[in-house]
Amino acid sequence: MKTLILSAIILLFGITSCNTGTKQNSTSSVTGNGTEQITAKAPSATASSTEGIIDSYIKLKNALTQDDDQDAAIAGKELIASLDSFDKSSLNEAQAKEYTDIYEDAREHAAHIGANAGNIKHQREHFETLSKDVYDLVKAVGGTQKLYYVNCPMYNDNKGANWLSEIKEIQNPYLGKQMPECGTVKEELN
Ligand SMILES: [Cu+2]
Repeated sequence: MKTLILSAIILLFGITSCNTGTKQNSTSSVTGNGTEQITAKAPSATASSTEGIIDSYIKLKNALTQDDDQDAAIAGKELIASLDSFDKSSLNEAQAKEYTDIYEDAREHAAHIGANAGNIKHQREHFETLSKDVYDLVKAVGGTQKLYYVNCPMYNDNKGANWLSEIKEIQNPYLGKQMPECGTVKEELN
């Protein structure tokens, strides 16, 4: 019986493979060359626009286009700070409700991306749903710059995936340098 319980526990830990754990709250990380770097710099004040969130998201997207898991992790942590510092007080009731719905989910995905330097495949899995969250946020609350909603039909065994881009030119964050130009603009957001 004891061994049964023990193996059940081991199995449970095995299933919890998404690694965020204690690492997600760390504000610094050691980079490849051994230098200490401040990664999650919290914006100094609360923000009433989505600009900070979009900036962090774009930084993350651009890191993934370059297959750069380290910069993606840094941007993921920065996105958490941007989400946390967003000030909901200027939103109307419907927007505030939408923001609350998006916030928890987006924060979770950003945390997994931040904690998974070294596993860009997993970062991209989280980036897919995160992109939907940021899209919904821009739709509900509004953005501060022109954005393009782009579809890659090939990602995830041709299931496809979307992302937001600040440029019209296609630079694919899912396939990276392997296939940078795969994708079509589906929608322009102002
Ligand atoms: Cu994960």
